[in-house]
Amino acid sequence: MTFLGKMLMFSAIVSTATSTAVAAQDLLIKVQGTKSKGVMTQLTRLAGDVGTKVAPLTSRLHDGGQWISLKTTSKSSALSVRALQALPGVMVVQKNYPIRQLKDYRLPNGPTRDALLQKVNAAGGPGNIFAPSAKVDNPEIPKTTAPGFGADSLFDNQWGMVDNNVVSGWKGAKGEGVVVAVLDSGVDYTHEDLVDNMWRNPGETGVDSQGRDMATNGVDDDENGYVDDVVGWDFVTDDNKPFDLSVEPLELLFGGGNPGHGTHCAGNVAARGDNGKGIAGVAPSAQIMALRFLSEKGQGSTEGAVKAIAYAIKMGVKVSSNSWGSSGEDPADTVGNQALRDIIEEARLAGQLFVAAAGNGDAQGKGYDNDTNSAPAYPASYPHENIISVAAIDKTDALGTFSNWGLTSVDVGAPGVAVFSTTVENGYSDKVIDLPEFGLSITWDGTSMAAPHVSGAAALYWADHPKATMMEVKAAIMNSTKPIAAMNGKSVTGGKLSVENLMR
Ligand SMILES: [Ca+2]
Ligand SMILES: [Ca+2]
Ligand SMILES: [Ca+2]
Repeated sequence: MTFLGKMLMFSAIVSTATSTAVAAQDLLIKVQGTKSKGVMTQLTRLAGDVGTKVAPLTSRLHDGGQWISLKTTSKSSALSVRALQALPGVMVVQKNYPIRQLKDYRLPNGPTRDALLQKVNAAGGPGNIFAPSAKVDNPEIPKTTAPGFGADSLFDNQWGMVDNNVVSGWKGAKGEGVVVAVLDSGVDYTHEDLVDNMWRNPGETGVDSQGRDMATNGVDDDENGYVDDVVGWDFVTDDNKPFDLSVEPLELLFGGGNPGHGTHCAGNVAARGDNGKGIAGVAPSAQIMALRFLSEKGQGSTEGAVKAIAYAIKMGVKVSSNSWGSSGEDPADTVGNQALRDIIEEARLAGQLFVAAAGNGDAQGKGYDNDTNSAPAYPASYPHENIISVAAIDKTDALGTFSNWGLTSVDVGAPGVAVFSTTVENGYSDKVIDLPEFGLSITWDGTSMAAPHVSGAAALYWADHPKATMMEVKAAIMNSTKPIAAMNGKSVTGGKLSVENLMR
């Protein structure tokens, strides 16, 4: 198809989609220069619905960047991409493609599921079985306390830690001073085993000139564009509380998503070690920055992902942990998701290691056991050299039945089946859904669970080798894997993460 043909197809998609959900129709536009106001004014004028305008129609995704978002209005949705592209100063026009959480559990099929649904429906639906959720969203951010000391009594449940002999890697630094951004559904920053390892923005800590607590004074003290961003930011609801709102298991079954996902991921990166509580992450003294850009239903957008990655870059983060899947690279998608590719390139230039789950199935999340060399799954399959793509293996060194693989597109395997970690509200579990009364027990299985092990390993190594470059850290992880048959011919290294070898 000619380029013009592709463009026409794209404009047809945009102009006929006026009656569906709003967010996915918003456009992302790359403009020349990082300060030019002219083109934004022009776009606003073209897109403006006079009288209904409540929020800015255009906004820059991040300071110093060239991407802006154009909100959908009845006027702008009638604009063709070609017309927008023809505007002076406009370089690229693309859709604000959806981002989704990876689905890291499998519901039973056939009789079990039917019987469950019957039982639930007979009782009048999930609402009659569980009391309405009393969970509190966005609790206040607790101050750091002096962490206690003592064994992490649930550590032996973390088979991946035992398998990696992570304890042997804790002779020197344990991740001190290294910040890992967890880009996900948020993190329960009140969790007893995470609270003391949450990143604390030094620019929003202490007291201001008027003696007020900078964490809560309503002032953007470090002038990074975010007010009171103490532990990270919530790019879904645009506030300083990136809390991982959980829901009841049955709501999960009927409503989709996997809430608690970010908290589960964070625990294996850096749950506090030797504090007399719970578990320990691979880097038990590293810091977790919570960047929430996926809702409790597991949905997000490219705009949110770009903002979250840009935030991590701005704040100097060395490692980001990315257990999510993006869209926008189908052949019909013309320019593709260039906004996402651009920001991952920015991360590379900034020396940020971008650890990515290889994915459970293809780019659309359909099917398991996918060769991502022929059917790429993004962002893991992007060619940027700062990406480490992680497949999931189980206790027996077999590849997870769901896990993507790829001789050149997947780098390493890591523990990702029946993974034990922190869960929302001071919990610890290897189960997403645990309903013994329905005979239903579903474990956390996913490349989402595998990636945080590698993120933690990177933090552990980096703390011990503070002068190492991003590429040196990546090479150290890649060159220290343990060969296993399941990854042979299915990954670049042919092996699984070995923290023991890495830290030897
Ligand atoms: Ca700030
Ligand atoms: Ca403040
Ligand atoms: Ca602990």
